[in-house]
Amino acid sequence: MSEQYWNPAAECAPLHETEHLQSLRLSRVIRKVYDNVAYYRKKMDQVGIKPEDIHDIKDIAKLPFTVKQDLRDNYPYGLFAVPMEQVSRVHASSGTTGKQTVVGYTKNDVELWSECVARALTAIGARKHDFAHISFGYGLFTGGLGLHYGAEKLGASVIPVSTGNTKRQIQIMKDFGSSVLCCTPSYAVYLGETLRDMGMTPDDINLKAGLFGAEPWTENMRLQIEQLLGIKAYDIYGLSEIIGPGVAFECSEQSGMHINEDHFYAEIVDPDTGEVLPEGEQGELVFTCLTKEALPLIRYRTHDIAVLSRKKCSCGRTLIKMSKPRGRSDDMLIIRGVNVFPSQIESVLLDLGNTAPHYQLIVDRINNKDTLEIVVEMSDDLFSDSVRKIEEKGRAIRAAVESTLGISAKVTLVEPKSLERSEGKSKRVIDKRNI
Ligand code: DLL
Repeated sequence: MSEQYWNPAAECAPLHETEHLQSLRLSRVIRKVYDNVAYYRKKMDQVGIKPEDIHDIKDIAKLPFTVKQDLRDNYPYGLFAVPMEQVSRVHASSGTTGKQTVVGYTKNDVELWSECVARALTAIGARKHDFAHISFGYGLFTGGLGLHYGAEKLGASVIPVSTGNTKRQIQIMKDFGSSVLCCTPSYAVYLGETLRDMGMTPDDINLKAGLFGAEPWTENMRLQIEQLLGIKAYDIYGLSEIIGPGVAFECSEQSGMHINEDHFYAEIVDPDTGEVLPEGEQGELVFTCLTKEALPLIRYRTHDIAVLSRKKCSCGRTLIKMSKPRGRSDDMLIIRGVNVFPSQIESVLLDLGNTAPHYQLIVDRINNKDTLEIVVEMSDDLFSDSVRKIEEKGRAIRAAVESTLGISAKVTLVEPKSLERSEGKSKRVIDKRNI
C-alpha cells in the first residue's frame, strides 16, 4: 500500500499529529528567526511578541506578515537565518522592479525540497524505473533544478533537457524513452503539437504522465495535453520564496493540490484586511516555512488567490488541499512561465527615454503560446524624428525587455496622446488569455 506514497507517515498522518508537529516546528522556527534575523526580531519587538509567546500553531495569527518588499529591502541575503558558509545554493525570481528576489538553501533545505518533489512525482505514479524528462528552465529559476533533484531522489533516470529546441526534445523523448514529462503546461501543449506536426502520435513515444506548473492553467488545457501526448497531466505548485516547485502537488484524484503542510503551514487571508479566513473561503494564500534553515519565511503573502479544503481525499493523503490558484491579488503576470510585473517594463521604458509614461501591455495566447505586445506612446521629439530613428527605438526597447526580463515582446510605438487616458487607475494590462 505504501508504494503509492513517498512518505506515508507524513502524507497520511492524522490531523492531530500534524498539528502537534506544526506547533513544535513553529515555536522552533520562531525562536530561530528571532535570534538570527534582525528584520524578524525588530518586527516582533514592534508588536510586542516574544518567541516564548508562540507555543501552538494557532498562535501563528499573532505574528506579522512578510511581503516581497521585505525581501527587496533586505536584498540580497538580509533575511537569511544562517551564516553564508552554510548556504549551498542560491536561486532567484523576478521582483517587482529591477532587482530579483534572492532565495537560499542549506544542504538540508535542498534535501527537504527534493523530498517534497519526490512526494509529487510518486503521487503521479513515477517510480525508479522511469525516465524523467525535465523541460523546465535550468538556472536561477527553481523549476529545472527543483524537479531534477526530486527525480534523482526518487531514483528515476533524469534527462535534464531544459527548455527550447522543441523538435530535438521530441526526438530525445522517442530515443531515450522519456516516461515522465516535467515542464510548464503551455510548453507541454507546444510539445504535443510539435509531436503531431512531426507526423508522430503518442504511440511513438513512451510518455505516461506529466507534472506541470509555474503558471496558471485550465481544465481545458489539461484535456488538451492529455490528448496530444497520450498521458495523465498533473499540477504542481510552488514559489521560489517558500522553496520552489513542490509546495503542493496533485494526486490521482486530479482535484486540488495537497500542501506539504508538515513543512509549509498554509493560511487563507482576506487580501485587503489580512484577516484569517475559515477553511473553504477564497482568499490570499499565506505560507510559513516550518523547517527551512537558510530562508524560513514567516507568514509570507503569496498574492495567489485560492481556497483550502480538508475534505477527505480518495488517495488516502490527509495533507490539506489547495485549489488551483484562481488569480493574483497584485498585478503580476506570468508570461511563458516568466513572472512579469508591469513596473519592470515601465522602468525599462523610463531608462531608455524618448517615450511618454503611457503604455499598455497586451497579453494573448496564440497557438498555445503566450504573446506580449508593448504599446507605448512616443515623446513629441521622437515622433518628429525620422522613421529610421523610430524603428531603432523600437528595436532598442525590444532588446532591453528581452535582456532584463528574459522574454521576447512585440513593441508598437504609437503617436503621442493616442492611448486612452483614465481618470482612475490606468488600465496598463489587457490580458486576452482565457485563464
Ligand atoms: O514558478 C516555481 C515552480 C516551478 C512551480 C515549477 C511549479 C513548477 P516562481 O517563479 O517564484 O516559482 O513563481 C511563483 O508562479 O506565486 C504562482 O503565481 C505561480 N505558479 C506556480 N505554480 C503554479 C501552478 C515557480 N501550478 C508563482 N498553477 C506563484 C498556477 C502557479 N500558478
